[in-house]
Amino acid sequence: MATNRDVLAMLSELITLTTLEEESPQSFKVRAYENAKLAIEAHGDDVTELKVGELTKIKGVGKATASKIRELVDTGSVDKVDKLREKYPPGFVELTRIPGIGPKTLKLVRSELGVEDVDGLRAAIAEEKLRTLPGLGETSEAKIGKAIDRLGLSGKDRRTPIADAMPLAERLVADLRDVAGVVDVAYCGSLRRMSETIGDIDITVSSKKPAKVMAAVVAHPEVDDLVVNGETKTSFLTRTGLQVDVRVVEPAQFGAATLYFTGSKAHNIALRQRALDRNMTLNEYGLIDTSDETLEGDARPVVASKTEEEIYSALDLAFIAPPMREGQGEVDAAAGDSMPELIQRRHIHADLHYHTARSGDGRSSVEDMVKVAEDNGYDFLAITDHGVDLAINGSTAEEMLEHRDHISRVQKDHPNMLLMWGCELNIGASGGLDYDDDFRALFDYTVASVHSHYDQKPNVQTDRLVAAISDPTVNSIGHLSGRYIGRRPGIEFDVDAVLDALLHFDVALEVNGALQRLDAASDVVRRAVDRGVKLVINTDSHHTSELGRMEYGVQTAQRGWAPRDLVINTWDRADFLTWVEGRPHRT
Ligand code: DGT
Ligand code: CA
Ligand code: CA
Ligand code: ZN
Repeated sequence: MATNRDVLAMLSELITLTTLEEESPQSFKVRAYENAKLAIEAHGDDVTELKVGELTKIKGVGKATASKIRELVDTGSVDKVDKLREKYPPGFVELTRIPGIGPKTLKLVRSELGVEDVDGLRAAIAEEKLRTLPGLGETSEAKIGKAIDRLGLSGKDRRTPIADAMPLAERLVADLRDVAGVVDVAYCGSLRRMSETIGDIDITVSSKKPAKVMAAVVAHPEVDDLVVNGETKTSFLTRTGLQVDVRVVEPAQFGAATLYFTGSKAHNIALRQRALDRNMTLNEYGLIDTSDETLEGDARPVVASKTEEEIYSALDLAFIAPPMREGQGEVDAAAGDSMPELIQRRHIHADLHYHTARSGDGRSSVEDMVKVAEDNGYDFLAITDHGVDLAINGSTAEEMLEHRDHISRVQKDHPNMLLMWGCELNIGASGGLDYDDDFRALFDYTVASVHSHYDQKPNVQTDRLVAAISDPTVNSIGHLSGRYIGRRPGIEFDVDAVLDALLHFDVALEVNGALQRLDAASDVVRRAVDRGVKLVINTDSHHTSELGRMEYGVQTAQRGWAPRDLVINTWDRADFLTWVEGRPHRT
């Protein structure tokens, strides 16, 4: 049975494939599918029950798209998608991830050079053939080659960006929860640890009826090819070649199994050593007492196995959040009293990087964005639409002043919330910011971020960031590197120098929860935490459907060992305002 999630996945695929077919992301058809996707996201309610005529009543959904949605719901597949899939197999589609090579060039590369996938493109570059195509030269050939290397797109060690793996894992978990006899389901492995890229997806299911679970997995629409088809384990490949391992365990052993399959390997080894030191063994079935050597196998007492919490506790450890389980000293920290109060989702009650339709790329009204924020439990909000320098997405000073009035009007309807009129300033090539100094100083709060000039030398980028950080109108730095994981490497800079500047000027470092970004990266967060740099975890939402990113941001901060008290959007509103007003430009 298709769900909204399936419909959106189908439209996403249609957008990618049609971009290739029409040789442009701006083509009429691509725009139509994009609009339909946004409309269905915004619609929120189940669309799978709707007839074509009812679907087209949703603003943004045209007749052609509506029929495709019906076709998916009624037959489980869409003819047009199947045809395009045949023409553009996954290996070819993967080429679209390489920056600097658009659909027109891809078509040429295919017809002129016979390139069908990333390895083929790499070979063409090695043979210096790419430079012979119209519109390309030696420089772009070298750039594309470098991008392939940096993205790790080639060879058997290729990994999938978390933004591609997570929606699939969440969908599988949701579908498996609905299978009869299933008690619990969790994705484990590197995904649960919030690694930026994923080798394969590991899912653990708790049920006394493994055959039912395995049958449901084998029949799942995401299965393209079965690799293992056992009684308690099924492994399959999706169309894009991503492997998924699903294991079924006894409900009484679910904790031990999720602990084991979450890893990391280094974390498991440290835990097992601690068990051995206490005359116990730890494996995927449980923590077992081995002190009585006359007992063997199942006769030995199980100390804990049902939940991870019980196992950590039986090892005299505080619970260790999955993102911290990397074998980087977390077991020692959990054994002593040195563990800080780790940041949790429930501590967050504000979002401080938040867009509305005032931004060219914002898709929901101020009213709607504020309403979902309040529904989400927030009590303050910085509305940070783009500054004027971000070309089509930015707003002039005049527009920003009108926007301020608009926000004040909306404020009246939300007496329990504080709405701040903010701005996402654009950090120019050498660190310059939007508007003039006096105008910038009017904003209640600002986040400054990099949106261009990714290829400058590291020393230039460092100076650029430090210039922005030292500006008295800047309260925080957004998505520090500007990377898109697996697609665009971020800017390179001297991390220590930038963190020192953040500390010195008392500017907060953002942990951006968008899965494509997760920026600052967790290793940078950990270095910031060691220094005492303040943090802010944001969704950077451009639509009412994006608030769930906060959870990913929190988990990334946990991966960087962030304590609650360094994260400014956990603070009381009064403490937060005191900090903001303490900036030099407010005096
Ligand atoms: P990935 O898939 O490469 O992104 O990384 P993981 O961490 O998900 O690794 P994976 O899928 O090979 O295995 C999942 C977890 O299972 C891993 O984090 C720890 C556990 N595990 C797998 N193989 C071993 C092993 O040989 N020894 C131990 N101690 N644990 C293992
Ligand atoms: Ca894995
Ligand atoms: Ca695995
Ligand atoms: Zn933004």
